[in-house]
Amino acid sequence: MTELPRITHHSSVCPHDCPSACSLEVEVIDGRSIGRVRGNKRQSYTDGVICAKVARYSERIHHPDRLLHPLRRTGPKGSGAFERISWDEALDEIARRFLAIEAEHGSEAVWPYYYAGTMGLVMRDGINRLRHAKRYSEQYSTICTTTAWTGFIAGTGKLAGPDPREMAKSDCVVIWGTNAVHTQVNVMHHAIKARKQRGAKIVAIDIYHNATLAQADLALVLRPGTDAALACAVMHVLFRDGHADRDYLAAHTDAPDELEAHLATRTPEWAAAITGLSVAEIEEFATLIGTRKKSFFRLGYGFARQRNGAVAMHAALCVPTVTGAWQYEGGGAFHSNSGIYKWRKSLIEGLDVADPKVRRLDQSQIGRVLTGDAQALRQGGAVRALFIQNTNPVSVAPEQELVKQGFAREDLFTVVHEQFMTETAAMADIVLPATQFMEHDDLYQGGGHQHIMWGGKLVEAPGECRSNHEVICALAQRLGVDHRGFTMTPRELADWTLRESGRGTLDELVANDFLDIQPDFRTAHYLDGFGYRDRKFRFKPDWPKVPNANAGPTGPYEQMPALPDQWDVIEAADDSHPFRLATSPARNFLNSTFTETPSSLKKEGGPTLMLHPDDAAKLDIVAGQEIIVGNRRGSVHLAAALFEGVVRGVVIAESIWPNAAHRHGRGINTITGADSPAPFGGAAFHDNKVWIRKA
Ligand SMILES: Nc1nc2c(c(=O)[nH]1)N[C@H]1C(S)=C(S)[C@@H](COP(=O)(O)OP(=O)(O)OC[C@H]3O[C@@H](n4cnc5c(=O)[nH]c(N)nc54)[C@H](O)[C@@H]3O)O[C@H]1N2
Ligand SMILES: Nc1nc2c(c(=O)[nH]1)N[C@H]1C(S)=C(S)[C@@H](COP(=O)(O)OP(=O)(O)OC[C@H]3O[C@@H](n4cnc5c(=O)[nH]c(N)nc54)[C@H](O)[C@@H]3O)O[C@H]1N2
Ligand code: SF4
Ligand SMILES: [Mo]
Repeated sequence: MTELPRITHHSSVCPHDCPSACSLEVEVIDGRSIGRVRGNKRQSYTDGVICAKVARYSERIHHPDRLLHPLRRTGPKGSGAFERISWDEALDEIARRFLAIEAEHGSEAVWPYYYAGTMGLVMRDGINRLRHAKRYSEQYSTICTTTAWTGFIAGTGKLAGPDPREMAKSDCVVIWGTNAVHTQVNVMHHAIKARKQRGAKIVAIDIYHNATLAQADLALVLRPGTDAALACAVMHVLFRDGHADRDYLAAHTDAPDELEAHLATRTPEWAAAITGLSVAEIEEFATLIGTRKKSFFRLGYGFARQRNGAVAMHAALCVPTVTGAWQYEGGGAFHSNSGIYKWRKSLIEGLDVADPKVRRLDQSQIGRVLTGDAQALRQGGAVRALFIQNTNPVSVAPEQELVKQGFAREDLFTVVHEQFMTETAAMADIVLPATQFMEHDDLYQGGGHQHIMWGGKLVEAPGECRSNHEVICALAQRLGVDHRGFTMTPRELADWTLRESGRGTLDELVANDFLDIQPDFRTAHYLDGFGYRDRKFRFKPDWPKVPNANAGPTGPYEQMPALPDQWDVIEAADDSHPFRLATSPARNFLNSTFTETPSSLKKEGGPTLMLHPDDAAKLDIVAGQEIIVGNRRGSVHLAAALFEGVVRGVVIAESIWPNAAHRHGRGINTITGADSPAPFGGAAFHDNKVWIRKA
């Protein structure tokens, strides 16, 4: 007689790099394996809803290709030839090499490199404790949030906003520059609630007719990099038609009269010529938000991945400020709540031993750094060792030709701690197998909401996988560094961090699974003032001084417009590059994660380039045909996908496929750039001028 499997239910947190940071309910079968994963109904932002790719997580955690043992390279770099070694051999070799490189070239020759493969605070950020304790080169993390956060903070002085659950209480939800259906499904869930329960309108603004626009009442498709023009024209109409809240503006903003005067020439006709929208569309949008005071602007990352992205984000943020929407429940603007947590991270990150004199290398410029670009190296010596956790730069970083050349250097010692043999791990000298989130303990926070959450270990890891924390501590010991954080368990670190940050204890958090830290209404809506000392919203930010953590101003920051305006620093199309390319997110991948799971691969099919049928006809290209898209950085082969939903002159490659999924092993980041957008850097992944031809 066969026994029925014993299924138990446990709570957890999705660790992936996603603003939703969903609270999960996980089935554990016989204490060993993962069954279904569902959204937690008790947590009111997740509200029982998660994306399909994480609902099928058993595919990823029990994947036959997981790394199970430490490996040492035996063939040439990138050949794929590795031998199995023990953990002791691996750790001893890493420590020996790091110490030798440090002795010969100084500690800054070692560069710990990481990102947000897991968003758990202990497992993600612990690498910085080792960095600081050893005075290894710092990382300036620019690949994702820099332009967007800077643009938002430029206006508010703070990275926070109204309770995102208020979307459900709004009369008009504006989803701007985020493909929420793909990237953060909960936004749609709350917006659709507002439509069902109170007849709210949903406006979505993007550069192609994506899955989110398909669900909108008003879908605005504009030319890439022209959002500030739209915002200016909308504000022009709001002032013109008496929808500006002048009392609010006088009390809460810095320069409303200057703004109004400046906008006099920013008419809908002016913006129509820039954005490609019709005057009627711009007027309709402006009237909608002018007459619905409870308008909730959900501002995404995507439209800030342009070289004028910080200016565009700030301009969009100014719109609900002109109507005074911040004053109402269901009104205002939200981008991220990362500013509300105020963690004390000195034990996790070793901030007490950080030396501000150590050089900071730009994460997005890893290709330039590894190929010896003097400016990228901050005029210092070469990077001779990399220690990588939680990221896959040999797929996701811009200027891939340089990235690949750098990783191929025989004099570079590369260690990659990973769950799978990613394209980055394949270039390593030593590969270490990593746990997945249900195999270790960690503390999480929501970016798109306001919960602190606990995700405890639910099952044993396969093979010899070790967590990031275990690996960092084991290395610290061999490298002879001393810091209290290396002697603590993840639970102890979480407990200390919670207590010191005034968020109770770990036991309390574990008992409740999550803690809702939503600030009170007046604070969240900035009714007692914005984050600047004079409490005023900035229509005229002092860009180089915007209070976002930064490495000093960069890019053409002196030329930034003083007031919201269209700023022409994007890679505009020209005669030899007639198209503008954006690398928008694929629904079934998360950056390069899930490019290993069978169901995601099946649903995505293969790398394609969406282009308008008329553009295709002009180039004599038919659907499915292999085409080449390129610019001065290189070229990429993809299959043509004809789609009426892109405007002429714009092409979209939903990403990020591995380089190896493309002919010649050159993926989409071959043609994206790593130059620094103003004012504090970033990565303009959706801002590329390209040519297209038949293969
Ligand atoms: N399925 C899936 N989910 C993800 C990810 C993924 O890759 N796939 N990535 C995760 C990560 S790391 C992040 S940071 C978030 C990001 O999530 P989002 O905030 O959604 O940002 P992006 O994914 O960069 O792009 C969103 C949209 O911006 C559009 N866009 C590009 N340029 C412009 C422009 O000039 N103007 C306007 N209005 N729109 C523009 C793109 O076409 C795209 O539809 O999503 C996370 N979630
Ligand atoms: N063309 C183009 N490129 C882009 C973007 C784009 O829109 N277009 N988006 C950019 C953005 S917004 C971002 S954030 C970056 C993200 O790029 P990455 O940070 O590289 O994100 P992922 O591709 O998801 O890779 C994360 C890796 O971490 C590993 N990992 C997960 N958990 C753990 C763990 O606990 N321990 C260890 N050791 N490893 C773990 C996963 O297996 C995975 O390989 O990509 C950027 N690149
Ligand atoms: S929506 Fe984002 S946070 Fe939620 S389960 Fe999917 S990837 Fe994870
Ligand atoms: Mo990101």
